[in-house]
Amino acid sequence: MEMSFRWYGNDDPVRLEHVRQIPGMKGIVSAIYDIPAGEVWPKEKIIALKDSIEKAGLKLSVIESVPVHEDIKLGLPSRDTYIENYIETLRNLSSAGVKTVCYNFMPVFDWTRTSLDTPLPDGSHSLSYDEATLEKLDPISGELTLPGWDLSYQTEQLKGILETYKGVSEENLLDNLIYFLEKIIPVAEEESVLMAIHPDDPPWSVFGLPRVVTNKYNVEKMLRAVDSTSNGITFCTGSFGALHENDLLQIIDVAKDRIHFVHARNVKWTGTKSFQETSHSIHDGSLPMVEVIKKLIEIGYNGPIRPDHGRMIWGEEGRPGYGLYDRALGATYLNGIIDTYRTARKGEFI
Ligand code: DNO
Repeated sequence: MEMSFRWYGNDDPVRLEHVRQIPGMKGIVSAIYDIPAGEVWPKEKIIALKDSIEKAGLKLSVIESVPVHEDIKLGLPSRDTYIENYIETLRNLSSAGVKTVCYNFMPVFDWTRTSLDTPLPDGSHSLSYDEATLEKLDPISGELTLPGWDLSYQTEQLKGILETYKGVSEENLLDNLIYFLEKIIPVAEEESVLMAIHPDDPPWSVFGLPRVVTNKYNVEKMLRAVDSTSNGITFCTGSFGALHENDLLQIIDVAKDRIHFVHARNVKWTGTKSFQETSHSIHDGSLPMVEVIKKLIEIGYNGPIRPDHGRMIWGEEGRPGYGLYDRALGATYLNGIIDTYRTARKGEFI
C-alpha cells in the first residue's frame, strides 16, 4: 500500500515539507480547487500542481476529487456537455501521469457533520454527526456550512436544485450514475485511469436528498452495471462504517479488486445514525481497523491509502479534520499494522 496524505494546495496551512517527515509517507492526494464544477481542468494547472508536489520529494498519487456537476446527478439534458468536459479533464489528468481519480455522487452536499469541534474525553476535538440535530437544520438557511460543501450557489439557485431533487428517487440517481459511468469508463480504460467513487458520507439520506453509494448491495450494483476494472471505489472505512449494519469486511469482499483507493479513519457510534470521529486506534472508535487492514492485505490491495480525518490535538488550528498532527499519528498507526502483517506474511516472524 502506498501511504498518502491529503493536501489542499498552497493555501493549506499544512506544509509539504512537514508531510514528508511522516515515516513512510509517499504520496499526496490533492485537486485543483479554483475551477467550478463542470469545467475542464487545464493541463498546465495539473502539471503545476504535480511539479510543486514533486519538488517537495513526494508524488501526486490521487486526485480527490474531480467534482461531478449537479446536472449529471439530476440527469438533466445538459448533462452530456458536462460529461464531455469531465472526459476532457480525465484525459488531461492522464496525460499528466495521474492514474487514480476519486469522485463522489452525493447530491448537492458532500460530507455532512453537525459539529466540527465536539470535545473528546482526552481534551481533543473532532467532527461529529447527530441525526436529531441534523433533522432540525435547514440547509438553505446557511446555519450550517461545511468545508467540503460547494458554497458557490446563491440561495435561490440552491432552493431550485433542492426542489428539482424532489423528483429524483434513489433508483433515478443510481440510473444517472450508471449513465455517467457508461460514458466515462471507456475513456478511463483507454487512458488507464482508475475511477474510485467515494461512498456517501454519512451513508444515508440527509436533508431528504437521495444517496446511493451506501452499502454492499448498491456498490455491487454499480460495479456490475459497468463491469470494468476502471470502475471502482474508494473504500472509506469511516463513511461506510457509520452505518451499523454495514460490515466493512463484507464490503471489501464485494468490491475486492475494484478498490482503487482507501480512506482509513475510525468513528465511535454514539447512537443509531450518530457518531463522532476518533483517533485511528481500535481502542477509541467502533470500527475494526486492524481487521480491515489485514483483509486489504489478504485481497492483495496495493494501492494508495490515506489517513482520513483526524482530531484537532496539541492546540493545532486549521481545516477541521485535516490538521497535520493527528493524521500523522493515523498514518503511523496504519503503517504499523501494514508492516506487521506484511512481515508476518513473509514468514519473517510470528
Ligand atoms: C471528506 C472527504 C470527502 C471526499 C469526497 C470525495 O473529508 O472524504 O470530501 O473527498 O467525497 O469525492
